[in-house]
Amino acid sequence: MASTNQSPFYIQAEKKFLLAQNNEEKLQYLEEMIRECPKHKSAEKMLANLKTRYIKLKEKIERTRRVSKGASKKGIKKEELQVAIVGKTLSGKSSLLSALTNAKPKISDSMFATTQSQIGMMNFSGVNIQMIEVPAIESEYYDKGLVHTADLILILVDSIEQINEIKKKLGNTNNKTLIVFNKIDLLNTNEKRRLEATLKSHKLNFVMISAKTGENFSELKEKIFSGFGKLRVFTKEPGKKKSEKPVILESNSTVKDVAEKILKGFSKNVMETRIWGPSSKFPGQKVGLTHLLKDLDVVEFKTR
Ligand SMILES: Nc1nc2c(ncn2[C@@H]2O[C@H](COP(=O)(O)OP(=O)(O)OP(=O)(O)O)[C@@H](O)[C@H]2O)c(=O)[nH]1
Ligand SMILES: [Mg+2]
Repeated sequence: MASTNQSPFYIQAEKKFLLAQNNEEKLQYLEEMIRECPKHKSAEKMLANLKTRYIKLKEKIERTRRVSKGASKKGIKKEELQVAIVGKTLSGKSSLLSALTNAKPKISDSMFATTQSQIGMMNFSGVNIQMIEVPAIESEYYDKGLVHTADLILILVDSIEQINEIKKKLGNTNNKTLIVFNKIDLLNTNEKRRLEATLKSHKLNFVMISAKTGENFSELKEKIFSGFGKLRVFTKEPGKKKSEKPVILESNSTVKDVAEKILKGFSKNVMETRIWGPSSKFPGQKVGLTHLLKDLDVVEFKTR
């Protein structure tokens, strides 16, 4: 570019371009450079080059804009097991997310503190469960799309009335749900007993917790996992210990499904399968590929 005689204005613009902090600024100075670029014949190539750079940069900026806009909506990478925490403001969504996962959302006693979905990871017996706090259901930031793709919706409430209110707002969904009644540290033994009786009488799948004290968290985690309706199956090779992390499978899975998943399509290489755990008649029972599995089974494959 130096070969063409440039005006001081052009040189100035180019300097600013080179010092620009971000793409938006670069674009602005590139535009200035185009304006200041000499329009005579010998500079034609250079002008064309500047214009190409301008268009490319503009496209790049628009691309990243689209991506980051999407990220706040549905750009959250969905893990195998995903839970959405849904509830009214101040029900304790951030408190729960923060107590169960590595996330550090803002916990506050002023309303609508969470305006963007917050993500955390919870490990439960070797299974990673992605948990998402969705902004309060009655707020403009509530993200319906995110909720409807979750494997399980935690309906977090601190009063009985909120249950139907939230269910109504959720509308008809195919999602599995679990009612989580929070703040039971504020109730005495009698009040807890009455609350439990009421929830039972409505035949709800529920758990009563305190996000503050951690009361009943182990029951909560169990219910979250069973809420997915999935199986954890450990695998092993003959003479070795079982895998540390289980394979996650749909509830009606067979030995063949595990084999396909871990052998990546090479289940035909399985010569013999033995099974330990809930679905076996006795430890080490030999089974065929159509054998139906149960949660926490251990499957051993002898392959060729
Ligand atoms: N006593 C008690 N207070 C709780 C419990 N969980 C949350 N809180 C309190 O309730 C208030 C709201 O908690 P958050 O976790 O910020 O509620 P949120 O649902 O995330 O609220 P928004 O994001 O603003 O919609 C805070 O003052 C918390 O300390 C609980 O189990 N027991
Ligand atoms: Mg919050």
